[in-house]
Amino acid sequence: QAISVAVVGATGAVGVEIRECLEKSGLNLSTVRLLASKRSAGQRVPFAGGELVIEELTDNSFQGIDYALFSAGSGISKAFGPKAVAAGAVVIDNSSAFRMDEAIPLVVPEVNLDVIPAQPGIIANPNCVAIIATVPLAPLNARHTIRRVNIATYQAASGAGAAAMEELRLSTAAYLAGEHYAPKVLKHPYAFNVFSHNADVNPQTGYNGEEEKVIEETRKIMRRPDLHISITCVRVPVLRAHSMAVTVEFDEVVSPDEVRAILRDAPGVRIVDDIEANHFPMPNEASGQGDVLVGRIRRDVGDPSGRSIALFLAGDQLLKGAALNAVQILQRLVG
Ligand code: A2P
Ligand code: 11C
Repeated sequence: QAISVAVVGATGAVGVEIRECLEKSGLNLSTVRLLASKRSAGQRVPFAGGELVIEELTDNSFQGIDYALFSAGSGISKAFGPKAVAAGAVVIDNSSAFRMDEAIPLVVPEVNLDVIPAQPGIIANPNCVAIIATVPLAPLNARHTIRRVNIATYQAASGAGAAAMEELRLSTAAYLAGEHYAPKVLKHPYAFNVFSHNADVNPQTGYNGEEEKVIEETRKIMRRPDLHISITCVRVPVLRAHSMAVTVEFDEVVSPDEVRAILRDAPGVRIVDDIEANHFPMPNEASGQGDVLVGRIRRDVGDPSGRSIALFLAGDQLLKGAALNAVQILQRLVG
């Protein structure tokens, strides 16, 4: 059936990808309403062979809309998400505003589609690291209970928005030209540098906001409130795909071959694990495609019990980590 869709934050890094995912989705779209701030209103953008005009987001933006995909930050989601629902739309929200609300489903379609109720209101799209990690972790946990996960991330500029991607380009060009570049979006020099994720650190725990989100959301998505997770989130000078080193401790001894076999059949996973060619997941190969790349599958020799496996992952933060996951939820809702 034909559906009407609104995209809130349609000019942002994720919003642009949502537009493209909608074009490629095969969904029958009667209306696509592209919403952003007043600054962008009137801009014309190509869509499905034609052109659409960006509109300013207002209280009346959701009249006649069946599904509203939000990606304009938590403040906008909190202010306008409930209004969209009141106007009759189902909201798929890419912000962190509602994710940990018990009444709100937090969905990775390959993992927990069944948590969406028959008459959904707001559905939350998880944090990009949580999505990319749970696509391979959930099928492993379904076969052998995971006791503990340790993650170190290598997060791209895209996670901090279009302005951070531009800052990476500009500061790299300035660095190569021998010019000074004063950081404007992120706190630290970005070109040829690596720094702890920009979210504030909780002085009580020593973990930053990004790390806390990944821990809580991974537990919720996997329905494992007891799962032990440790994580260090780091920003690297990559434009758009997140990578991560993951160590998984199971309840029992599991071989790397079995892990490889489980992941070979897992939806949304592509194994990239060519030892001879030294070819493993890389953000440039993850960029622009929907699967999570998984490789470096090996026994963690740091755990003499044999219960731990080490992996390296890369996934497109803007696609599976955000826009594509949201559009996949929409496709499943429409059936
Ligand atoms: P705009 O481009 O008009 O500022 P990113 O995550 O890449 O920084 O993008 C943020 C998205 O959220 C953009 O589409 C931006 O629109 C949108 N946005 C920011 N503030 C508002 C607002 N007050 N009302 C509607 N959209 C907003
Ligand atoms: C980053 N993952 O790379 C973050 C951005 O929870 O939606 C997205 C934050 C979120 O900085």
